[in-house]
Amino acid sequence: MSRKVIVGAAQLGPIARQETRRQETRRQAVARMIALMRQAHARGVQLVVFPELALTTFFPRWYFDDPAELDAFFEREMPGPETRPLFDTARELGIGFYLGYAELVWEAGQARHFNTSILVDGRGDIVGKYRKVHLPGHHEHEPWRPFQHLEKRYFEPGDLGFGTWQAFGGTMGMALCNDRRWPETYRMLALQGTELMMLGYNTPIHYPPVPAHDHLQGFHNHLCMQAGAYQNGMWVVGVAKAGREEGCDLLGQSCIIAPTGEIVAMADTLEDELITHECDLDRTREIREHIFNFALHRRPETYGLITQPTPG
Ligand code: CDV
Repeated sequence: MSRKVIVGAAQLGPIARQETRRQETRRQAVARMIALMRQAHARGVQLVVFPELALTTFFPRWYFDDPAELDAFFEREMPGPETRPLFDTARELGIGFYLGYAELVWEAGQARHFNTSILVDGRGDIVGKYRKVHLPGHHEHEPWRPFQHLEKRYFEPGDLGFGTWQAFGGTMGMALCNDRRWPETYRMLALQGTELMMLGYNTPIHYPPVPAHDHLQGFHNHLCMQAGAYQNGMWVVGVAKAGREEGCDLLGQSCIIAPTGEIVAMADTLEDELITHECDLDRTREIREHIFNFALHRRPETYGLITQPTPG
């Protein structure tokens, strides 16, 4: 049986904030994503990967002291009225998707907020959910910054761990943005057999704490994903929200990376753009049965510190 899956990385250009017309913003974002799904279907794609927080502008760049204003960026149900067309289109076209969004759930009378992604199959059913583990940025309003990065304030760390799902003929894994910089993310997924990892991101080019690294954003983006793919023998699909969004430049460079670490497709714009590749899931074996054969070569008895709390 063929273990080839045609994957589309569906980069999005900027999404405006449009404070007074938020429903409209979501509808526009969904319409853009559906256009990319139709384009993907015409190219034979079976699985489309969208960015992190794909339904709205990247709102952690602002400080909100009004909880209602903040919560307006979150989804209380999935699908909800504005997102249902994505699921209907998946069913109509028979193609699946990965979607990043801000999730608000009520548990025991408490509102909980997560930076979440879901995997939806070609029947339009949610088959997997992931909540971002590595939240970057800061907790408090820091007016010295040209823009905020308040993920630590607005989201709880993901409580679902790194899961895998049997879908699209293989073992699928999910992660979100900053997770890609951490080798533990890939290894946790690879140890569970992930063959293809999907990851959406929003990465400002300007990094206020260390602006001397701004020119390295593109390098670091590919460096960590290519290393993660190779050292774990898995396909990695990294998808940006790109371009100048509300005055903030976001990195593009969405790409599909083979288990050898090679970039096999890459976006060349900062706009809505679809790139595709036929990913042969059996190519994971070239790495996992040889240079990174975990059963033969790992030495977990020497890795204990990795799971200890970080020394002060
Ligand atoms: N959305 C993100 O997680 N962004 C971070 C930035 C802030 C460094 C990233 O790792 O790309």
